[in-house]
Amino acid sequence: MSRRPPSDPAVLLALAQQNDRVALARLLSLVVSGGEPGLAVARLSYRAAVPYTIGMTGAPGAGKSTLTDRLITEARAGWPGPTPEAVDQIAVLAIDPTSPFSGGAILGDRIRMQQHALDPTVFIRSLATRGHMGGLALAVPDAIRVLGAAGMPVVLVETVGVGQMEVEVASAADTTLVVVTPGWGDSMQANKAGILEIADLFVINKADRPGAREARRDLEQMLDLSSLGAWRPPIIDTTGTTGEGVGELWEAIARHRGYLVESGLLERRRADRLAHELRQMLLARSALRIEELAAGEEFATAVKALAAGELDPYQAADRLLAR
Ligand SMILES: Nc1nc2c(ncn2[C@@H]2O[C@H](COP(=O)(O)OP(=O)(O)OP(=O)(O)O)[C@@H](O)[C@H]2O)c(=O)[nH]1
Ligand SMILES: [Mg+2]
Repeated sequence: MSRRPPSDPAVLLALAQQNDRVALARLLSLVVSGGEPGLAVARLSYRAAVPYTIGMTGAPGAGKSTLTDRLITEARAGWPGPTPEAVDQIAVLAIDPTSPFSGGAILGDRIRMQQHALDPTVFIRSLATRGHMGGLALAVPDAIRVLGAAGMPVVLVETVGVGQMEVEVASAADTTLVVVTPGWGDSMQANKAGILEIADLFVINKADRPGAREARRDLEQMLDLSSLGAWRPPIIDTTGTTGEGVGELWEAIARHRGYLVESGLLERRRADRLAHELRQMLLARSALRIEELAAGEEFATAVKALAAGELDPYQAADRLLAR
């Protein structure tokens, strides 16, 4: 930990590709904090193979980190199925949207994923996303690409389910898991439509607790009432603390991956994601331009004209945008 990594992105990437985790961590920090070095990193990594990305979201304390720890073990055994594939490494990104400084939650994650803390084939990193121009929507895909460029075939992204955040993470993942717990239905009435939209798979974690059967019934009912495509999200019971059901969960993830590949949806989803990203980038850049405009003389003049009743706000906006 005492060694200072070099700062040249290309050198860092070459090191990361040789399994240098300090270099990889440095690359991630660069890309997430935006700025010129971050852009250089992003440019270097965007042609790399895209890792298979699994998003995991759910209420605080639902057991996401505990499950992640168990899933890592399953994943390292490889993709099951008709043509099994090895997974020689795996990366985990734990996203903490609420606290910019590594607070209790992240410390907790570290502790709960300790089973793999010393495993050289597992890379675990928490991500604070302040500073990146486009926020999480751009930082997460950038981070995933860096991990791909470093040779990670699979990335697991954990985030607390809080509104827009989980939607953004889902939109960066190939397979999205929504983790609920017994009794979830009472507390999440309002968000049912939202989670239906993003879930490829439902996990009922803490299945050792009473109410798991009711939770399943609720989910099934919700799925029955919604118009689904060819894929009906399966519901998997797990107990993160013992690992029960996590093997089935990994198999279900593999089945979803197979479905996406065979149907051609994987390509389509990834293209949609790039379109989303580009839109976010354009929005972020436009916002910057508008800030510049607002600091300028013409803007001040337009405000005066507005105040004097010489222009209406629409005319003022048209005039400024015509520049
Ligand atoms: N009874 C029971 N407890 C569990 C299970 N899975 C996790 N827990 C416990 O639930 C608590 C929260 O687990 P975490 O894995 O930190 O949950 P999380 O969803 O990552 O939490 P945040 O990242 O803070 O949102 C811990 O005390 C776990 O030991 C389970 O299957 N059964
Ligand atoms: Mg967690």
